[in-house]
Amino acid sequence: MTSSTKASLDEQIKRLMAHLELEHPQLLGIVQTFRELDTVAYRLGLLEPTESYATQVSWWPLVAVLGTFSSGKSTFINNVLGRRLQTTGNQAVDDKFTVICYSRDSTPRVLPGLALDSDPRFPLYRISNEIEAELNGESQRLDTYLQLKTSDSEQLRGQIIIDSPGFDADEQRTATLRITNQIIDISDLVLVFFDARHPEPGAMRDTLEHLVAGTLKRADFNKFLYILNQVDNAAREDNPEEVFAAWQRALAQKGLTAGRFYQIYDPASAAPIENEHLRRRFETKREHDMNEILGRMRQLDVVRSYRVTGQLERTAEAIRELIVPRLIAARRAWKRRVLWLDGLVIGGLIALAVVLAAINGRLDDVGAIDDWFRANPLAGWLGVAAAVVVLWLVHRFLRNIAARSVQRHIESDAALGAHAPRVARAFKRNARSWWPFLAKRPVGWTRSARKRLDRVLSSAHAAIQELNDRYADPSGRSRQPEASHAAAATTAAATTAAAAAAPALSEIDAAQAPPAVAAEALDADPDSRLETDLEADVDATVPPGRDEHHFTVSHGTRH
Ligand SMILES: Nc1nc2c(ncn2[C@@H]2O[C@H](COP(=O)(O)OP(=O)(O)OP(=O)(O)O)[C@@H](O)[C@H]2O)c(=O)[nH]1
Ligand SMILES: [Mg+2]
Repeated sequence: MTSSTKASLDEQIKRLMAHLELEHPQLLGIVQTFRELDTVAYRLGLLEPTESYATQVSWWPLVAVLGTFSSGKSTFINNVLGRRLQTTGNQAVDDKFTVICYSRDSTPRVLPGLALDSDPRFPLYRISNEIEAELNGESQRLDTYLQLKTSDSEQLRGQIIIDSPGFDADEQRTATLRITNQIIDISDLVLVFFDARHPEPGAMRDTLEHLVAGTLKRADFNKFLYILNQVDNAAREDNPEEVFAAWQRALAQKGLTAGRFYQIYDPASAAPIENEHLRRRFETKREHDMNEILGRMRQLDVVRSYRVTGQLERTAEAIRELIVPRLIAARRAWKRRVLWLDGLVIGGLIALAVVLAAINGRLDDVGAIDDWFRANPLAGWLGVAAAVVVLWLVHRFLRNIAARSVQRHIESDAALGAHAPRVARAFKRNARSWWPFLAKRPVGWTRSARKRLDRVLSSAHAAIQELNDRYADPSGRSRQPEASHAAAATTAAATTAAAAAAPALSEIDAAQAPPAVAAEALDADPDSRLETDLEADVDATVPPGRDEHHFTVSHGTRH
């Protein structure tokens, strides 16, 4: 992700910090530490001066709301925000993705997709590059696919919500599918909406294929919540439970038998439910499931802090533990190759000269060179200088050949993962620069760079410690955070170290925490009417065709 100039990078960082100051000032220090890390990376040649690790982080927790046409995605978002921000209606309303983010300004603003594409504060930053790679020229029409809206809803502070067009893969052009995939990849939570008016597979074929079957094997599968919306319509059915059961069967046919299933509706849009008992059941269930969904959304702020800090720590560790050792090894391999090539080529040239002299019977004339040298010292020394220059040029040429082969090795080194192109670039700088050929250390790996990296790592550790103290509080000394936050962070903290190997896991574990906490909190409360629901819910996986679900049973999350 190269910004065009150093000045524009500085401008982006400034805007990032200004927005963070408003939204989550605790993370400002992390931006500065990222910039320290950048300095180390510039010296090593891992980053260009126009790049920054800070702009490669997704700074905002992202909630994606995807699903079938008219399933109530926009209505749900309006409810969450407490604002009529998104247009809703029974025809297909949204034809583009809307990225909704917080602004203090009480007048909501709509900005074109290009605003999103050029601003690192937003999650779809530089998406046009991705789309361009996929479709020639399509990125010119980015505004057809994306827009940005701002809202002053407090619920938005600390997160970004993306509303999407109804999902229908057949209808969707490649770019829309591509954006959907990218949104899924970068989201911290994905709400997949279905319409209880059409819970059968035919009506939601593409959604099932892409947003259900396509998600099962993902490492971050736990970030998907499956929501059957508009269930108030089921109240009119003779057998309301059958609506939910039909939906679950459709999901199960795609392989989704365990997961997080919710059933909700928008009371304002719902037709009144006459039967008192039925109404209460619907309301209780809705309230419970809404609370779980909203609880998951609230958790993201904590998860985000761990994710960003974890990424800083992982990048710094990767430089120290992986990249620098790899550069040292690459230099060693390169030097070995060059010396071999030097020996072979220069030795070969000398041998060739000797053989030619022998063939021409001039081998005995070698002694005469000495006499000639004494007689013509100036020409002699010029000849020596010319020979040295030629040998040096041959050596440079061989250095370049050896460097290219080492560079190719680095580029295909799976152990380096996503770092490979940068390491290859840093190595290139080693091979090109005037840094002593025989030196062991890579270019830029100076004592001050090492010290700086140590500082970055200790700042990252301290930041994680601070998060633990704030949210996890293992010693139980401070009691400020809410129970759910605390528990989420405990799990997140415990998994942050492990996240170095599998980053998605920390999110999964952290994300798993809230429902468990909610359940424990409820278990502890003898008056809780939901207690039995949750107990019944422990393993609510549905084999296809089995109708053992009751409308009052939560299909939540304790696995
Ligand atoms: N009965 C009932 N109607 C609802 C509910 N939620 C939304 N609606 C109505 O369903 C229609 C579609 O809602 P939207 O929020 O526009 O749906 P959407 O998923 O954003 O639709 P697209 O953007 O077109 O894909 C609107 O007329 C809403 O008023 C609900 O829970 N119950
Ligand atoms: Mg909509």
